[in-house]
Amino acid sequence: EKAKWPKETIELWERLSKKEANDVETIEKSIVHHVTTTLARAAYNMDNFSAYQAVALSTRDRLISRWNETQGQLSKVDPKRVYYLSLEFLLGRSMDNALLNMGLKDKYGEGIKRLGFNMEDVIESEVDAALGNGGLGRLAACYMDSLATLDYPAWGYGLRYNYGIFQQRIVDGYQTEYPDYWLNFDNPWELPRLDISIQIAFGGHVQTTQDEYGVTRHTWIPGSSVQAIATENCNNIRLWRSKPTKAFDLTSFNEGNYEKSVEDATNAEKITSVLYPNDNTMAGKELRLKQQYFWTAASLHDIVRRFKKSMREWSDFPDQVAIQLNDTHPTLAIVELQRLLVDEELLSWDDAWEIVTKTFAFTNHTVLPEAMEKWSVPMFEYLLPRHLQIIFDINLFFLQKVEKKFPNDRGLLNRMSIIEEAQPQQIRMAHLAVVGSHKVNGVAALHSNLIKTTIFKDFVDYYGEDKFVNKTNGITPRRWLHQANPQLSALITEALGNDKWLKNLSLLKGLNAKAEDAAFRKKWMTIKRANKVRLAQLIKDRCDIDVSPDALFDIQVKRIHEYKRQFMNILAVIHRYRTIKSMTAAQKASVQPRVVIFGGKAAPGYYIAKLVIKLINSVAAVVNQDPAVGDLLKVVFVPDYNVSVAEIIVPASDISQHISTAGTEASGTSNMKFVLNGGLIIGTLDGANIEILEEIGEDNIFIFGCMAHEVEDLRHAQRYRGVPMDPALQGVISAIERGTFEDPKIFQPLISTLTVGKDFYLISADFASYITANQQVDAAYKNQEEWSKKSIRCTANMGKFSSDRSVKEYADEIWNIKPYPVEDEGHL
Ligand code: 475
Repeated sequence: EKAKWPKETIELWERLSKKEANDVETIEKSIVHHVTTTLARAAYNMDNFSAYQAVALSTRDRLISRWNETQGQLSKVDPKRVYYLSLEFLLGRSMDNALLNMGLKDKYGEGIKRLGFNMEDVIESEVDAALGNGGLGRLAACYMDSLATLDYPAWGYGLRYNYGIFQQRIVDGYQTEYPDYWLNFDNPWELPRLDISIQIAFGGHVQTTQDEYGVTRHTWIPGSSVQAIATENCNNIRLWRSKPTKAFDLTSFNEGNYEKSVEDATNAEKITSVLYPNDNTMAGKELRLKQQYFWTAASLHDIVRRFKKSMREWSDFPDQVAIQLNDTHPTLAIVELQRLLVDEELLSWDDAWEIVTKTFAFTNHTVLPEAMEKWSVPMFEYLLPRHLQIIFDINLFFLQKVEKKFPNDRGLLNRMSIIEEAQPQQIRMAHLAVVGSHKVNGVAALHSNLIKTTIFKDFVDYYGEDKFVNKTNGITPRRWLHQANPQLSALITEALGNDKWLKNLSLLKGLNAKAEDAAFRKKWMTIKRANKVRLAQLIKDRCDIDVSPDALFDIQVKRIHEYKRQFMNILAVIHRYRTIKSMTAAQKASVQPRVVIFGGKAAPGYYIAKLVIKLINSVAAVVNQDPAVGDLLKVVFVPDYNVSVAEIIVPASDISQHISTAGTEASGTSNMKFVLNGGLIIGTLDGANIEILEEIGEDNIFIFGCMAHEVEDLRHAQRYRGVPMDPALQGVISAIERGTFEDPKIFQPLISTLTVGKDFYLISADFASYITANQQVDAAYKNQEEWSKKSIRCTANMGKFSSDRSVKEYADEIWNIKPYPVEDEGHL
């Protein structure tokens, strides 16, 4: 239509849509403009929060301009796109990151200062977008950052929960959960797209008919529907929220059943109400299945709509569309696409299935059996009757091919079936995801190999090795170094002569030479100390505990889980405490002072994990006020660990703990964040720790414990040969049982998990080597010059773990997509 406009009209648009200038005065004007108009406030009654809102709105204006330009240019090229389907995006705050990415943080800082505010306080006013549990959700956020930075045509699809991960408070040492109603105020980082609204159906039945050619056709006649409304976020993430299809169901209303019609409306809105707070476990709730279908159906509809605009053949679909499944949560998208193609677009089953399997790829994030998604067939049938038929057909055709390749092996068919023959039958979502995808990947080298020999072994035998690949996780250096550790970022840029390392992290290698430079080492360690001071202040504010920034800061922050072994850490702390108590004053003089810091949430229904939190707090209460210990040992549990707390904690570690039982932590990503910030790690040979060791060298990491291939034998030996408990551990357990830390009855269920024959996570087997490794840490830390060299070498050799590298590998080897750099045309 634009082509029909008179020249003057086009010129007027062009002139008026010139981008705003980036000088401080213009920035101030735009802030004040938003205060007085959008927020309708006067300067004199403004607080930090409204200053934040105004700065955010002004920042958003600029982001939207750039974003529009990108989308406009992209839609002309119409390249192949990737769609990243994730039930979780753990974004944290946006403003600081947006300002840094646009290179405008200093100018905004200056502007806001002249207007009477302090940038740090304004930044602190933003609430976290916490739509995720832990590693999987934060990985999705890092990948979106890298996809945008590298100019890949990509969209993320997820759910806009009203309640993110719960807020954690500690009451009497116990975790208590509070709702995270993060949308209390308008969220400036999202744009409602009320024009994008999709009907999502549930329930009902399937009608089977013969068409004019005698072909059997299936039509799903749904029993109810809800609406999906899109919100867009400046990071190319589209989040769906549910709304009732009609405000009032007319039938119920006319029957005089007003209450029922309102109830139905409430039920529709429930779908996107809350994020399920489980990490590495499966809840099996009906509402969760509803969430999964609602989200995958809405996303696919959107993807198909965009594809149809280009008027291509269906067979071109996989050349235009790649869909990445972040764990099995979006696996229903496979079934939904098959249904659309067969039932609605009338393609043949085989043609449709070829398109489907070329489109999807699947990432597995865990091998823990309790995390494997399974849905009961009766429940599934009630919600999605047509999808169930399609799953049974997919399974039938698949098992027929398996039978052909490996005849007469019923055990094999049972093991590989998408349907588990239990009472009632269960749908194994991981099997469905493997069968419906062209590539399956794990998230670190060890993990990708493990899944090939354990949960997907039969599938490797059937499909061959090529379908199963590794994509080692990564983290974005923009947030996890540049934003979280501005002083270190500045020092690195100074040392390397430019900031190109931010988009090419391997350039950090240039810091290796600097490890030999004493003056540089001093600057490096001064920054580490400043970051420790910043964390000490947070600990004072949140826990009212005084810690010395000169002590060794030892940190373990992550979701609380038995496999991650926070329990082993606190048991070793008790051992340390007992050792110090038994010392003479002369002996104490040579003890390395340590502050042991914990943080992390336990799933609300995970009783043992919650007891671990209680034990940590009980130990802290005794240790921290024991005059015989003083500053030699402090124990801290930082409440409500989240992304913005992590941004303070990560730069402040001397050592951090990544101590999962070998073979259980698929990758880990906080290990990468700590090392990138010059923190050393103590860890097991698990997940990405192994690759970190390969990159930074064995002199710069403290490794202990058994290896993944030894785990089964150790468990067996413990169960059947009565291996006695480690004596040091025995001493620690006795101390707890004697009531050294509150009423020992409280901790009995926790201690029971260690009783010989039951210690599934092998705490006893690894305990002695863990204590030794911790002693090596103390000894190494005494030599600060050598330690600072290690610290610098850690950062210098972490280039591999940029999420830019991960995303490039996915793009080249799985998605087959290319970047499209967008030219700055200087227009809105
Ligand atoms: C791994 N979450 C980390 C990280 O790859 C890894 C599973 C089922 C239901 C709900 N949540 C989940 C996970 O499995 C998960 O977060 N896995 C984590 O993914 C990114 O670094 O080792 O535990």
